[in-house]
Amino acid sequence: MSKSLVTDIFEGIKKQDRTCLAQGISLVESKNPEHKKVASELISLIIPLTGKSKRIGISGTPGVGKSTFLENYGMYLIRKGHKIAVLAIDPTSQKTGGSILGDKTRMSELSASDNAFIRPSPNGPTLGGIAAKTREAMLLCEAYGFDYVFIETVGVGQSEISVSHLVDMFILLMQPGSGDELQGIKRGILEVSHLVIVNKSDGDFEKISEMARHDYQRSIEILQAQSEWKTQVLRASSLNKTGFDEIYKCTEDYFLTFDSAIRDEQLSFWVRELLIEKFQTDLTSLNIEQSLTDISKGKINLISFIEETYKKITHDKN
Ligand SMILES: Nc1nc2c(ncn2[C@@H]2O[C@H](COP(=O)(O)OP(=O)(O)OP(=O)(O)O)[C@@H](O)[C@H]2O)c(=O)[nH]1
Ligand SMILES: [Mg+2]
Repeated sequence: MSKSLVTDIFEGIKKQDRTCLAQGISLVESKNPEHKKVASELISLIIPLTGKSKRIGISGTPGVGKSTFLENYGMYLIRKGHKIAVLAIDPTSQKTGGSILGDKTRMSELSASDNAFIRPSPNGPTLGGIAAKTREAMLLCEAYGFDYVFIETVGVGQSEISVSHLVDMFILLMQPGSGDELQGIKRGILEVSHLVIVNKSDGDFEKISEMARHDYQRSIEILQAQSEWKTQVLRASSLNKTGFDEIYKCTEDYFLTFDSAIRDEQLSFWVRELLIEKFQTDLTSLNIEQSLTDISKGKINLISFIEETYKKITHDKN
């Protein structure tokens, strides 16, 4: 049964059937062992169809305007003939519970478009887990044919760093006069950013946003002095729909000089994560309890026990 399910979803994704894409992502996100098996088969099938989209991370503190920006910039890209997918990671939504509904309403025009797909991600037990599942969801979107995949993540520090292993380009949204000044933002995030956008550059914020843009630009130049890509700081407003042409040009320029070694690193990171996951599953099912007394009494040497158990796990698989 699972064989035909995999084939059906795979064929459906190739034919751009959105229900199949959503079903595929649900399988990838599922914690059910049977679903996990089907999901791995599906991922193996779709890998040859992936690699053609621009993978972009969007981050910034809560309320900086990420979803609203994606709604407006997303529609701008669609008008240029692109197809875009948005995957939203929210490690905090388990507590608040409201963000999924919020994202759907904040991206109402995009949600209704045939050329867009929006998917809030589930909350895994760890950020690492979220990153692995998001990567697989991203690959499914690529196989479907979206040429831009955006990953929206709330600015809590650790999530950006794990998302930066998934994407080609990392965009940071900042808001002047809101505590987003440099000392408030972790340096690590600025260091991995390829484009910084001073957002909500409208109304009362307009004047200070140009000053902020200038300050951020200077700081970035110091922080990223060694980097080959010159990160720009641009201004944008979703309210006035301004700044999008410059952002589009910057993105195009970035991908012209894009170093494909980044994709190799991402693949390596992912394969390692899958290996760790596999080892962890094997470890959980391993019975070591009966040896514990002997270990504590010194009858079994700890190092030898670890070595032998490791060999047993790895050899059992061959
Ligand atoms: N003036 C102005 N307000 C904006 C702009 N973009 C977003 N907002 C407002 O800022 C608030 C937060 O916007 P969101 O798009 O939900 O922000 P977010 O970063 O996605 O928030 P989280 O997902 O909760 O982290 C909303 O009330 C928006 O209407 C903008 O360009 N200008
Ligand atoms: Mg949001």
